[in-house]
Amino acid sequence: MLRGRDVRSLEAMSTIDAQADTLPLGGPSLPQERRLVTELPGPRSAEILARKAAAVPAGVGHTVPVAAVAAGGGVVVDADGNSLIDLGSGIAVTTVGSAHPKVAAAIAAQAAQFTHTCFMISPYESYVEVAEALNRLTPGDFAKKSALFNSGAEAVENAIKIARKYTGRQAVVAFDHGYHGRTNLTMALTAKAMPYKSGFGPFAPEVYRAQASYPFRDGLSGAEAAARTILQLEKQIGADNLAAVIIEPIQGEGGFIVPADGYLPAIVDWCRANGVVFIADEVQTGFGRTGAMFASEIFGIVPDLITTAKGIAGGMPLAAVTGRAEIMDASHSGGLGGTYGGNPVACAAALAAIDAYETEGLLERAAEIGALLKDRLSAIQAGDPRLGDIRGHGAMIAAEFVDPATGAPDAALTGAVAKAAIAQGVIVLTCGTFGNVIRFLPPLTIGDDLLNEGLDVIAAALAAHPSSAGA
Ligand code: PLZ
Repeated sequence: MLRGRDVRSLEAMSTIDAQADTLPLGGPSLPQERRLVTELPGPRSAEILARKAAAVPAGVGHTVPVAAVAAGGGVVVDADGNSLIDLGSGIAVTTVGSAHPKVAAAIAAQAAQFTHTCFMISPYESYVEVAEALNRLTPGDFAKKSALFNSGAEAVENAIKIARKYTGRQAVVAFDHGYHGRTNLTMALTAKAMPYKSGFGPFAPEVYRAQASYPFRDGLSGAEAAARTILQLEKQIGADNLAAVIIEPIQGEGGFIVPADGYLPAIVDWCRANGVVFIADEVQTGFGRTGAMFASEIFGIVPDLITTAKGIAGGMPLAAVTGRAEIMDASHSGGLGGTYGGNPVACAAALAAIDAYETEGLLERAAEIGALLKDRLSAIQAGDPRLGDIRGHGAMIAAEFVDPATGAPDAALTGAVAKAAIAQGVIVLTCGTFGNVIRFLPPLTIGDDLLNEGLDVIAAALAAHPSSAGA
């Protein structure tokens, strides 16, 4: 006999089934168009967002006021049937596109076989295959090993654990404008207080901050910026105390900051000469995002350890630490792991996504997207000096907005343009220590038409917005 609770859950299931019949399927077959049938949010999204406000804490914010029901190619479709141009990929995650057919099929097949055994209890082949793929694809012509985790922050935490164990040292250096996550150690590594750290301390000890390279703002060459960093490392921490230096090859949340030429190689050389583990946090830059498989390749560096997540598994939660076998093997048996790390469904998704990166011309597509974005933004900049800097690689491009008279960051303008674009059905994200950067992170499956239309909307929003300088 069914109890009340079971009856309710059956009813809930049939509602889901009924809804599933009417909801669009995601993936590349979704109509690739911007289509607004309501103001945003429409009534159905508004209802879901009201329930969100009641059921989910305010600390968990959202940027786009819609409830998503499908996504693919270059669009996100909401519960009211609005179709939005996706220039964010859920923060650089759906790089192969949302609901990529190979990824969706691999997930379904694996889910029907087994969903979990715990790799630390009964290992399985797909985890090993993902590790082999990472060892093969990451820069460095030496023996490598990989361990899998659930999130970028967890990968970063583990990279630090491994570096400390290997070196027997404790200090870790992260950088101004750096972002590494929201767990306790990664909050300590992250530079920006609001919204990531404020009120959430105390933070993990033995984390130090140095200045990196931000050519648009510091005007230093790579060699000059590296000399400044190295002086800080030697004088404020001391190489003998330093286990690891962790840096994003292109700083993501901090403003898509591309370091000056020669900066990263000089830091890697110094680390190598001083027995310090150099960790490249490629959580945001990895997996084709920049037009290279890993951004480290663009700068000609070979990190000791690389952290990855986001684009690795087509939207499934998976992360990794990959690096020199002798460093990765420093931990005692049982020292690394976690219940879900390298979950088989996530691994199946990763293998499908990696296949897509390698066989579907996506890296080349990232480079084309970058060229298109830079061309269009340069044309806008020619007529509007508030667009102070355009930078980035591949499908990771930034537009930094300033007061043209002083170069001061213009966060108000940036926020207003992003908000106006979103209201018109273009998902754009901002970033930057000063909140004055619009970042472009489209899925690599987006077409030129949608990219151009998205930029038209942003250009119009910018033109319509009076200068906030001096306001
Ligand atoms: N390292 C370089 O970019 C995540 C943060 C979104 P998780 N960036 C998006 C937000 O506001 O929470 C990120 C990153 C770099 C680490 C992380 C952390 O990855 O998967 O969010 O834990």
